[in-house]
Amino acid sequence: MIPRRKFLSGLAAATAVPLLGARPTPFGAVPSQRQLLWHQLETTAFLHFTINTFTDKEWGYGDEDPNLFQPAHFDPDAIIETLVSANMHGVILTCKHHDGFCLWPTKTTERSVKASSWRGGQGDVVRDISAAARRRNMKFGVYLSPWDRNNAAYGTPAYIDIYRRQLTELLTEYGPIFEVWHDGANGGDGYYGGAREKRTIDKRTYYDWPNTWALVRKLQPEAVIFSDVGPDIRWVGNERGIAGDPCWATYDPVGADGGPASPGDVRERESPAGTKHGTKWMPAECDVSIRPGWFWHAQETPRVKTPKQLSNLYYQSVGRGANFLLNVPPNRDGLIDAADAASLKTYGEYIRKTFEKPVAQASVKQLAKPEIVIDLPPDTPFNVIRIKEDIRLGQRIEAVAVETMESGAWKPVAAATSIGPRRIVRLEAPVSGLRLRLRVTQSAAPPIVSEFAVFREATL
Ligand code: FUL
Repeated sequence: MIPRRKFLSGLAAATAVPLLGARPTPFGAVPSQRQLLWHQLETTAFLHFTINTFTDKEWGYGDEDPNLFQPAHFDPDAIIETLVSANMHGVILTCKHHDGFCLWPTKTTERSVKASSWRGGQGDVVRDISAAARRRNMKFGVYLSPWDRNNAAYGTPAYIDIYRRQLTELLTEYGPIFEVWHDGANGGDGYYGGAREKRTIDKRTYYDWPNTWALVRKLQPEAVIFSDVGPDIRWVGNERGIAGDPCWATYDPVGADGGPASPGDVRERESPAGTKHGTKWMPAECDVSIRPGWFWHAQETPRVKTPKQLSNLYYQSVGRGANFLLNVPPNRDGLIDAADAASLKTYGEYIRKTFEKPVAQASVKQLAKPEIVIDLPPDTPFNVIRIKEDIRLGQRIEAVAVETMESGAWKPVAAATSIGPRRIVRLEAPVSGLRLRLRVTQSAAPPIVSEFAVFREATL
């Protein structure tokens, strides 16, 4: 029988893990500084808001009257407060969706907030949301649709210049930007300055992405760039908010036909899992809407995702090492609907309560070894396990097993493959024991665990 060790009452058990000496060399692809900061955000918000909000459409054709944009009670601080309640640490606004309406007074087109009588044509949603976010220490990012169904020049080289000028305005006039989001939905029918026709572009060459991304790097070197194929952050390959299991932070995307990949042209069935030991650090972002559609529609209010559904998505995205990008679309008043806000608040409280204090944790200072044993406090069952690798040295671990010991024998509790920035495993039922053990059963280089902790899930 193994004796129980003494615990300080009220404190989680923390067992120091021995250091292994010299710092090991990195293995494979490693994250850049901007990617490391992005990993820390875990959950961010998407705001889909434009003329579609007022026309009940998901994709505006590009011929809608800009004066339809009338969010009479628009309150950016109230929107941001709701996002804060759900533990979101960044917000990405659809500054321009496919219909071409710009939420800021751009110099590149007449089709913007300037052309609406809202606030006498002086409104600027980008300014207001970015400022409100900054006031609450939340990072701000931009979505600028490459496809523009309004612009007469779409399909010609002149439009690429317009797109870059729009990006330049967004990246120079609204403070620090943490993420630039490039959508892969490209080309098709539209208004195009009155032509009303179908315009097809070559996804691989038309946008000349390398030069646009160089512009982003020049103007906002700290910003991560998102697309189906990175270069910094990859689309997870579905719009359900669910990462693969495994979900590797490395990825070598290939095009749908097996050739080079580009935004809108990727073998998306490979995106959820990524590439084990791939050559590029390109973690997955899981985008999904709290409602069936990306934009607000009155009839969808009864179908707002419940706190339970949101928490399941958290485990399926953040819990697999990806980030969770949850869309919360403002309504026609320019506010987050009460139903969405209530669900977000309850979900946020659940996450905070679950993770605020571990039942037990290993205090890993620098290096771990393939096995970590920690003592468990008596009679304190847990049902959530969180493991992190020190990703600054690459994604090294390939498989782990977690076991508990009650009376002399180790009993399996959970197993997982990819770890990377984090892996959270929720057990079917709470377990307890005297000791808890993490064994790295397979790794490509000596494993470096930066966290091993267990929690008791809050009630929901
Ligand atoms: C898609 C778009 O077509 C949707 O409208 C939405 O913006 C989603 C996030 O990306 O490709």
